[in-house]
Amino acid sequence: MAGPMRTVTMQATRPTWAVLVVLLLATPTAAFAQANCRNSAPFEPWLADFKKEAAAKGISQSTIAAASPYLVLDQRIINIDRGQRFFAQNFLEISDKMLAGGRLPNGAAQMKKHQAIFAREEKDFGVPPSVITAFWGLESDFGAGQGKDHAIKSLATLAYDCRRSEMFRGHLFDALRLIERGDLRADEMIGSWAGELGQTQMMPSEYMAQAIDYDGDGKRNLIKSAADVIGSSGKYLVHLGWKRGEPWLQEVRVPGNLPWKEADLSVQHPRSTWVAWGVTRADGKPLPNDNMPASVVLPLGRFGPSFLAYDNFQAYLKWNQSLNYSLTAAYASMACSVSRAALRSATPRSSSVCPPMAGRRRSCSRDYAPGDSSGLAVRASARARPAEDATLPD
Ligand SMILES: [Ca+2]
Repeated sequence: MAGPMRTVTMQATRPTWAVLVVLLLATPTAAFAQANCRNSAPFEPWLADFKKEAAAKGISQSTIAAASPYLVLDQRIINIDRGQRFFAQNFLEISDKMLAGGRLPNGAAQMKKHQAIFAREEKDFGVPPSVITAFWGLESDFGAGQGKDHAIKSLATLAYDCRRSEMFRGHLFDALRLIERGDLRADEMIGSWAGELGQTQMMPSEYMAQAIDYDGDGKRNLIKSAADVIGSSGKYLVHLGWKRGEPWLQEVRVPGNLPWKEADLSVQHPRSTWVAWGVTRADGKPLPNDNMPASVVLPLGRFGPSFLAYDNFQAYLKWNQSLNYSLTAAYASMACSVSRAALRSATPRSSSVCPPMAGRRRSCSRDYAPGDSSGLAVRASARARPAEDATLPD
């Protein structure tokens, strides 16, 4: 697969994490097999054929003309795409980088600033504000870093390139449809090098299918409109399977004699079974003894942090297939704000600082509150999970 996940300079350079999903889902084996394919035909006839097909699909000549300045080949994009290398990083390394740069306090400020829109979104779609805020912060620092490449150029290049041409051809048609529909102007479609657009870095086909106009101007502008971003994210998460009113992730404490083979994302048990096996909340208090299905996830093995992942956690994994990305996003949305020092410390402390949601519950998480973060202490792991997450330089 090809995930342009960034390495160390993430805070500064903006990771476009969502690219990882798209590329991961695009049959990694096939992608690897195609990695060294050669483009035999020149770009110009390919482009002429593409424009002909776009017209046949009902895209107007004026839209094609508006996109034309950007329908160019950029060898740099191909070089980035083919030059990707992966560096294994564990959950804490990744989450440290992802949550650096003031993303958590900035998230609290965004939730306050857009409180009315979030309230409407939660009523319409049932996705808690903190869940959307975490994605929004991780994907673009709330719009500050949406990428620097023209999406049409990137998509045209990657659609021409033999490696994953069919997938990117589909996204390129949808990028033109976004222009056709009036959502975006061709000249404003600046995004990631892989063609992701907007403050939540959606690929054009997901944008075309899922985005909604939430500020009432008739356009779905995920580049400029915070309201459109919030409403569209809620709708998209419901599309990914989000269930209203249900938890997503909860930090827990597991006993030393847990049946370890059960601790896997692919294994679900009713919460009462985990309770019977001695799993408690991170603060040692009892979990609800009920039928809610959940998996125990140990991203660093049995001596690292422990989580109960609920059905809603699957929506995170659909947003980005990387387990470490998903755990970090889910943890951030659960904790609202957490001292990073607490993640590194074995000393129990109250690290959860929920953003003020005037007139609303002070606790941002209900019975699945994160409690203290002592369970996130880093310790040597006897059962470290192989790091399947990787990062990549911009
Ligand atoms: Ca709008």
